[in-house]
Amino acid sequence: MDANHHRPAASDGPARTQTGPDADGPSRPARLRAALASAWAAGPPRGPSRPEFWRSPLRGPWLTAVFGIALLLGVTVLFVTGLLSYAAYEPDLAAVNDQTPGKGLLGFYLFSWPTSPYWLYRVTQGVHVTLGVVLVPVLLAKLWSVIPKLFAWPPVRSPAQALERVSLLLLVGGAGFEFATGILNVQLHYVFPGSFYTLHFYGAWVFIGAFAVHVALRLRRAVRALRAGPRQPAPDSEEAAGLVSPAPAAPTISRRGALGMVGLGSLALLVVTAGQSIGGRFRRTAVLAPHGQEPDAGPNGFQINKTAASVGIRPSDTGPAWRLTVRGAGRQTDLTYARLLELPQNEALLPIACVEGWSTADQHWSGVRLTDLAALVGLGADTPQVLVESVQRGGSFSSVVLSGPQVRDPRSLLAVRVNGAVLSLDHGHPARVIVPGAPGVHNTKWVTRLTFGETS
Ligand SMILES: Nc1nc2c(c(=O)[nH]1)N[C@H]1C(S)=C(S)[C@@H](COP(=O)(O)O)O[C@H]1N2
Ligand SMILES: [Mo]
Repeated sequence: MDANHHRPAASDGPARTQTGPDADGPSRPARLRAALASAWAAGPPRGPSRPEFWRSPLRGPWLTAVFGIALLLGVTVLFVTGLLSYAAYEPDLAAVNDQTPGKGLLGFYLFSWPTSPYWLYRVTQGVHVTLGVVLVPVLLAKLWSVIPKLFAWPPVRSPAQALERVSLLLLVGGAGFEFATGILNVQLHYVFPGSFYTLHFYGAWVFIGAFAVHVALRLRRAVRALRAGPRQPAPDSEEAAGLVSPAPAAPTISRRGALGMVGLGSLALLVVTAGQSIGGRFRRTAVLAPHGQEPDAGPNGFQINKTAASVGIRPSDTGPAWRLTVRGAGRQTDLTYARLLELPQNEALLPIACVEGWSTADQHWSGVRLTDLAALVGLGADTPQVLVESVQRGGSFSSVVLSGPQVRDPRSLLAVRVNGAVLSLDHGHPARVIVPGAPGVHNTKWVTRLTFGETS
């Protein structure tokens, strides 16, 4: 642009000496406008900015609208289940639960996560992760269907349109970021510069903001295009919205065929993903899920999140020297493993459901009720929340605070056995928490201290 600006145009008349900026002749803005006008009048440069560059006969408002409406529904469910997952972590309960202490107003909707139904998180997070994976082909197809608009000429027509293009940058960037971080986390591939939770949470708000703007600007057009049906409008018509090629190549597939292929892609992903949230023998159908951490059959033969070795649990931490310290109401008591086993043992049939999308089928846990442990230090009917600490040194999931309602649920146990056998070291021997309805991360393993009434 600068080069244009300084190049004397033919109409400038005899060359003149410039004594200073805009010493004479038209003002700088006027010349800039003239230069831009002549550049735009010359039309788009060769390449993707020319409408005839895009030859697919499939692109058009109907196909884009179908993908767009599918994404509108899907992303809405992803957003809601994502917010639910965030609430399930109970970040407001205690600093140790909070992965995003700077959230401010973005935590406005938080509520106390219930313990019933006991499979609640298994469903909300299974839907979140499975749907996210299943929507990938739809997202890619939608981006493909509108790609000519990325190169639209002129790039900017008005300040309002410039603003809209910036919002599209946030929309496409935000979608890419949320899908990428989500899928990397599901694959247990932690390559993030920082915590997954922080990135995925703030990214979601940026994405959903841009998404809302986009829906507000485009929903009516999309509905109109759906109503009009798959017949292509004229390329330069208003309804074509710049999506229809003026020089289409011969079709190799119909628009419905293309839709079908995207649908089949999503269906295939569903089939190879959903099994990890259903758990049990369906886990084998989840061929895309990471399978590195499943012990063989047997009572302890279900998925492990972190092995004892991977988080540095030493034999001495869980051996004969292990104690369970229970504190609260100004009292404290220390239990050996043998003493813990002498307390009344209760049972609960509960799954483990991880934020990463995998769940186990219901497992048969047995151990001591959290309320019975609170009673050891004299806490009665209205047992307060509890800070659970493990022998694990460091790591953001080595301790957690469980809410009063979670503690008071009779199914909430400090488990010592599963499916009839002593807990394996990798599942949290000597003792671990198991709470109905909660994310797996709240089921702390290798527990050594319970402090009732404490927040951090
Ligand atoms: N001390 C400790 N407890 C922990 C974890 C951990 O890393 N350290 N991981 C949690 C997470 S994220 C999950 S999903 C469950 C998994 O339990 P499992 O490995 O027995 O299946 O344990 C939870 N308890
Ligand atoms: Mo987890």
